Amino acid sequence: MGKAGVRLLAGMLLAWAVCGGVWARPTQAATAWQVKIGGESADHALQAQAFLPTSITIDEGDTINWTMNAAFVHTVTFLSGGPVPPEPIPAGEDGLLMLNPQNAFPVGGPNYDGTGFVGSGIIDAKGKSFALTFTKAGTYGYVCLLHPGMAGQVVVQAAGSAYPMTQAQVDAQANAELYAKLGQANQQLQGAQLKSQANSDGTTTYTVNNGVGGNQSSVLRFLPVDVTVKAGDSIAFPVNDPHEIHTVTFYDPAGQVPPFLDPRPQPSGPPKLIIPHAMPQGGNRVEDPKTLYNSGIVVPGQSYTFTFPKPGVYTYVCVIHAPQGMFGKITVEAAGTPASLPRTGASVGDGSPLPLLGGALLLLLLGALTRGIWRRRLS
Ligand SMILES: [Cu+2]
Repeated sequence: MGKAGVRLLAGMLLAWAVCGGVWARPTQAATAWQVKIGGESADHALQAQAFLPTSITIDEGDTINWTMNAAFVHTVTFLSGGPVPPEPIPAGEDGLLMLNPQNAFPVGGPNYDGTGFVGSGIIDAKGKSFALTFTKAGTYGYVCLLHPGMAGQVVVQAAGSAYPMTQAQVDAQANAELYAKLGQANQQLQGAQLKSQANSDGTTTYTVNNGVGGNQSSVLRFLPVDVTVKAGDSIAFPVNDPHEIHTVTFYDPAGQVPPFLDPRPQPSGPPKLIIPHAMPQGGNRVEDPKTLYNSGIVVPGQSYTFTFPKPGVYTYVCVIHAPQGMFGKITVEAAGTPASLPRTGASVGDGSPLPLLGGALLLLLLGALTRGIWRRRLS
């Protein structure tokens, strides 16, 4: 190669370097971020109704993976300023209601530019996830369509901007928010009391909490879970939680728990997710432990009252939250028998340590007694 050739090659290399420097500006690889959807106590009673962390800052071109952190149901839905779709909606058969398919099934994605309705549909198992890639800088709010008040935010910076947090810092913040919300749910659980009011006819109307919650936490339990009343008494079941709907559904415990959803396949498209127990059934007088009496869906701030004319043991469930263990029991004693103290919320939940504690105390007591007897015999 002559001198001219060397100069030409050097020039080409220089041009390559310069152009490369301009065109292939130093991009950082797109980052995939992790955000948790909700979180819960081991017995599923306490739920964080939140995206964790609530707000995250990323860059254009980055992706967020939302992963379910509870054995529960949520959606990740960007409304882009549009209205919240109605829920539930008429099914068009037999006057039944069904879940709105726009909410229940995925719409749009996998990219989001700040416009349109983009939703995960219902994410219904722990560990399941949903991902979106953000293609335009801006600040975007999103919601869970099943839990009013459950909302999050994504701040998308221009590509190449420095991140305010690492994923490890994002995780730490998510955990701090989760523990705060579950701690708050535990306080809501402890504070939920049975109330009673004497009626002029000698009967009593009790109030059992049909779930409690607020400020992005929920307790999916009847509180108290186990109540004893007299024949003729009534119980009101108000939903004291802005994030949840519940039912009070008495059923034969020897049979199946009444289902929340009855999916009906269609000639095309997704099945209709019929809600067979959305409306009241069986009336307000609970008198046969083998018959269905159902409040239908009770919404936040509303209440449903049952009267118990006959002695017996009546088992009931919230059909929506049976998978999370939302069951209750009413024992009705004959009128005129001596009053039993209604049990309080202390025995709530599958994982209550109280029976275990009681058993341990009994063993200790028995041990002490037997030791005393043997000591006396030996002396
Ligand atoms: Cu419920």
